[in-house]
Amino acid sequence: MTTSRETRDYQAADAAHHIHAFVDQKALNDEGPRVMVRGERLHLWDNDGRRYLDGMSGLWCTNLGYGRKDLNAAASRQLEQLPYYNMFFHTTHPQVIELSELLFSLLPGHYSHAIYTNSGSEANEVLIRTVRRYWQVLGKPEKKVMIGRWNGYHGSTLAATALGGMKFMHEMGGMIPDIAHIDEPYFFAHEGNLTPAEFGLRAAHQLEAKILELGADKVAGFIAEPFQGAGGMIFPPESYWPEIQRICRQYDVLLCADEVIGGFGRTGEWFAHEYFGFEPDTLSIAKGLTSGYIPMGGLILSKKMADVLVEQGGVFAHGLTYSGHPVAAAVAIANLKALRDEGVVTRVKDDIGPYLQQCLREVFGNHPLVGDIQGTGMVAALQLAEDKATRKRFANENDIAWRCRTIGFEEGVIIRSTLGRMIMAPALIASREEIDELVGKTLKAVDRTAQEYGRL
Ligand code: PXG
Repeated sequence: MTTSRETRDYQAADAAHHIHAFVDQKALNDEGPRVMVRGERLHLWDNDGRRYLDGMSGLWCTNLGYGRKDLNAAASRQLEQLPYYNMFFHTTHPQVIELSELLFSLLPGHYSHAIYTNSGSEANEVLIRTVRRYWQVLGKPEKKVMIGRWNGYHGSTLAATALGGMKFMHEMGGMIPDIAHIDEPYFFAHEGNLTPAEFGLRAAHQLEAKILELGADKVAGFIAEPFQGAGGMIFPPESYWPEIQRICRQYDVLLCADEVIGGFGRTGEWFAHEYFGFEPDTLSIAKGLTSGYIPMGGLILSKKMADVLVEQGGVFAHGLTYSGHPVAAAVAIANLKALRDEGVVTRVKDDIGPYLQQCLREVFGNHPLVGDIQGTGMVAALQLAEDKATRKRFANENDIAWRCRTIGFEEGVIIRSTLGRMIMAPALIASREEIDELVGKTLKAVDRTAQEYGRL
């Protein structure tokens, strides 16, 4: 399908009026963005009829793929019946109630309450206020510092940017007081001789050192993605999360997992913290909650926290016009039911996830451009490297990976690059044929890149 308008016409109008995300707008205006017009399962079509295999689930969110009629029907029905009402004025509606019932039936039993938002960034904004409010109610208002990680990503609004560890974002007006950072557990970048287990412990111990430096009586919570997404799809060593959890418990610091990317089946578990085996106090969610069909996010609270806030907290002066929006909630319900009832998450764990991981290891295990392969379920990264044995990264890894990504588009596959890592996170419903296409086209892109840079 193409539209009746020429792509250049769209591009000119877009350039005239629209500031895009994370891009040099002037350069993009010169180049002209791709105009996507249709999606079906894992495939996208642009306005010129070119077809792409989407290896990124949009932005890590279309867990059920494109073109789901049940999600469409859920939204249409709700738009007819009650397109909007709010959570203020002492009211509620069946969709948000039923969404909560369903959500908490899928979550481990120690979580009990949600605060709904429209996005992941908002979930993390709400997190900061909720965590600080929790300590206030417990009579410890001075516990308000949040510790995040360098190169972590928690969103693009002001406080979410500050929680994240992207220095270039901080430099563009993106910092607030009472936020601190520790290093990320990125083993491939470790230049010393530690084993992964030793490195994981050392990275975790930075949290303890930071808590002691700031004073445990000042630290409200530690936030991290179970595996880093936007920062490069980086898995921590196995020793990391148990030690982080021990430290948080010891110093009475809330452990806050950002599940915006890891949630809703990506790893083969419903939530990524379950895969890594730790128990956070809060979960930030978005993206896969609705498979990206409509904006919705939320903050999940442990029963322990919710009891304090609900039983002792009185009024929490917080609320969004669109919290628990009925159309978003209806889509989320349809999405969660499909993920559950069609066995999508189970299949990621037992079948299609292992298939993707096995294909990547077979195809790229000895590739001259690839130094490491990480991932589980339906998320993976290829670490480009000059020398695998010594973990030597290319000095210009950013350029090489960006080039690989651009070639990927030419080959008809969408993968993402961060630093020297090629990332993929395809829809969870992928068939083996679709995985073969993803891996095959990615191999073409990586081979062509290797040739251009004299490695093949
Ligand atoms: N937390 C995490 C872990 C995220 O990945 C957010 C919060 C913010 O969510 P919203 O809905 O406000 O965007 C995200 C978003 C990328 C990329 O290129 C990743 C995200 C967003 C845009 C691009 O990897 N993650």
